[in-house]
Amino acid sequence: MLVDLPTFRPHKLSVATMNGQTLMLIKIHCSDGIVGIGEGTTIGGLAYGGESTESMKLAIDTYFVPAIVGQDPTRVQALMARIGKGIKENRFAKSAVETALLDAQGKRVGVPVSELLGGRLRDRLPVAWTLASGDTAQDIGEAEKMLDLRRHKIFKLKIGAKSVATDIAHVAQIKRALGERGAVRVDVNMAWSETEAAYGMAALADAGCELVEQPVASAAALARLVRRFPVALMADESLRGPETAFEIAKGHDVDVFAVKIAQSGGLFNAQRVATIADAAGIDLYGGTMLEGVVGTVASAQVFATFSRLQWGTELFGPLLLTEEILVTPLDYTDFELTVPVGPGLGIDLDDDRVTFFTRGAPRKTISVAG
Ligand code: MUC
Ligand code: MG
Repeated sequence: MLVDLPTFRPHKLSVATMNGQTLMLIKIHCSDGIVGIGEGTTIGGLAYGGESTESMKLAIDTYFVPAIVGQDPTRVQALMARIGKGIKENRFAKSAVETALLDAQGKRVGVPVSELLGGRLRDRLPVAWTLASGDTAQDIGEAEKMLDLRRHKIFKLKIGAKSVATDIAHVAQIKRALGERGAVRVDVNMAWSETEAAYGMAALADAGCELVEQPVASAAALARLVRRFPVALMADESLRGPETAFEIAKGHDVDVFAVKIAQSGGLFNAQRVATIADAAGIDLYGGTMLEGVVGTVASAQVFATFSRLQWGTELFGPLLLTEEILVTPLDYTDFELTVPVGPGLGIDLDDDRVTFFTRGAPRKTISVAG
């Protein structure tokens, strides 16, 4: 299903402006009656990477389904290996399918997905909020509201669409307004040249920014920038699974990895990326592709198993959407998200609401948040 949901305000990144989010949701129906759910989501159609929600659906309908039908769903790793043999790349679609298989298996054996992945070390995860309205005063107001609600005290600012000088002034103004009450980080989404990044990182450090995410596109340029400035450097787009993680970790080319289940190609691979980081002494951060509830909880189940999670997570995707599609909403309180404890992902979709927002599905009346 392609499920189109509105966002409560436009979300502006250097690569795209999002006025809504499309979730590619899947259900795997097993012959023992168990149904597993999974999600693949991305940002700005094809603006972020090589897979769109539409291409994920096409790949799943055309290639994944024949590889899955008739196979044993209780052997999740074996089934994913079979899929991997016949289907190259398509990391986001693989993550969605693996999520659904693990949800089904967790429901089958009565444990949360985190326990299928070796066992959780924590039940609550710190959650950052992204300020990306495109307007400094509006961003400050939004941050103040999040602090008042005790929902977020770590703020990631999306920059890179404007000039470096304008962006630095924007970051400095927000950090000045928040002071010690809020941590400020930035995500440039690869928009800077290496020269801009060298100037920008020095200025961001002066402004009180604590972390710079993927300022440049190339991993080689990240390696030349790391530890030259008193601000941590994080890889995001450069991480595309365990192999790229290993290449970056070999030279300790960044300080932090933003681990994402979709970018990694699934939940098991996200754990492998984290293990590589750990072994190299690289810090960990739980990233998001701005997934809705299903992908967010799948990510949370994985991040709960990481031995270290020094920079917390940014699992705020569902909070950007105006519509609830769960029977019981997720618990975001005291700056953290509670990792569900029920079997599988531990969540129940409100199927009527999902159908209402599904592209091309006949609509019947439901109550929509106003
Ligand atoms: C990214 O590039 O990290 C995460 C938060 C957000 O606003 O966008 C994403 C993707
Ligand atoms: Mg990023």
